[in-house]
Order: sequence, then structure tokens, then C-alpha cells
Amino acid sequence: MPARLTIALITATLMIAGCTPESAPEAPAEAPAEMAAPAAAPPATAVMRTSAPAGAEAYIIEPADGAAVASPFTVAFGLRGIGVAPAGIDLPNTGHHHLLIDRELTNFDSPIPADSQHVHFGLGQTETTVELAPGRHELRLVLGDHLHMPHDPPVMSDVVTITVSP
Ligand SMILES: [Cu+2]
Repeated sequence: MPARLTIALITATLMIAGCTPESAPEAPAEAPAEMAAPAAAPPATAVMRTSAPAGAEAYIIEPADGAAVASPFTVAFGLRGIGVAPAGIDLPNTGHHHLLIDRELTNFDSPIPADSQHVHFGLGQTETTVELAPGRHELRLVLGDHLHMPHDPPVMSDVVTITVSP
């Protein structure tokens, strides 16, 4: 946090000192970060991952793995060892749920995508109603921090495989 604040202050100072931010392409955004924290400095565009408390777990309460369900159906989200906070609220040991439908998260260094297969619950919801086509589907939960980044280590549920009846 102190490093980030320092970077922010330096960036702000540079922006004030420069004529306009748009007309100063020769001042790369990475420079202030390297000066402030040479050892661990990521590019200024990278988002830091939030640490998850040891043992934190996400799990799908319902439907059960292997269940046959009629669409629409309820998906209930469970957490152990970490709490829920709305997106944008940076509180220690919290996050908000993301439901991955027929998707696995593979990139842990970017915010979780937002689309029909990566559904965000940024208000802090702990259940939802899902409508899916008949057939076999996979559900996964991934907790994201205030910036929709997976925690480090990621807090993810086991996969729940369901069959939606025709
Ligand atoms: Cu999110």
C-alpha cells in the first residue's frame, strides 16, 4: 500500500509537471514505478492481486454435483474463511463471487472477464438464478477482489457438473 501510494503521488506529480498527459509519450508509465520500488515493481498497468487468508474456500451449496435440474434453477454460493464485500470496496479478507458457466479460469493475473460465461456478483449477492439450455453444464465459483482480480492464492470452488432437463 505505501508503494502504491508513492507511485500514485509520483504519477500525479508528473502529470501536473507535464504540459498535458496526452502530449508526453516520451515519459513511459513504467518509469515512476521502477523508481519507487525497483525490486517488485510490476508495469504500472498491472493490477496487484490481493492475498487470500490461508484456508479460504469457495463452494457451490446448490445444485449438488451430478444433479439433474430444470431451468431456470438457483445457484447458491458458499464461503469459508473469507467474507463478502461489494465490488469496489477494499476491505481485508473479502471479495465478491463470480460464477463461471462452462468455463475454467486460466488467467489469474487479469481481472475476471465479464460476459455471459463469467457472471459478476458485484453487489455481494450470494445466490442467483441461472437459465441454461438442456444438457450437461459445468459451474464454478471464483472469488474476486475489489478490482475483480482473483485472490492469491485463488479462492475457487470445485467444479459442479449438472444436467439440465429438456
Ligand atoms: Cu467482479
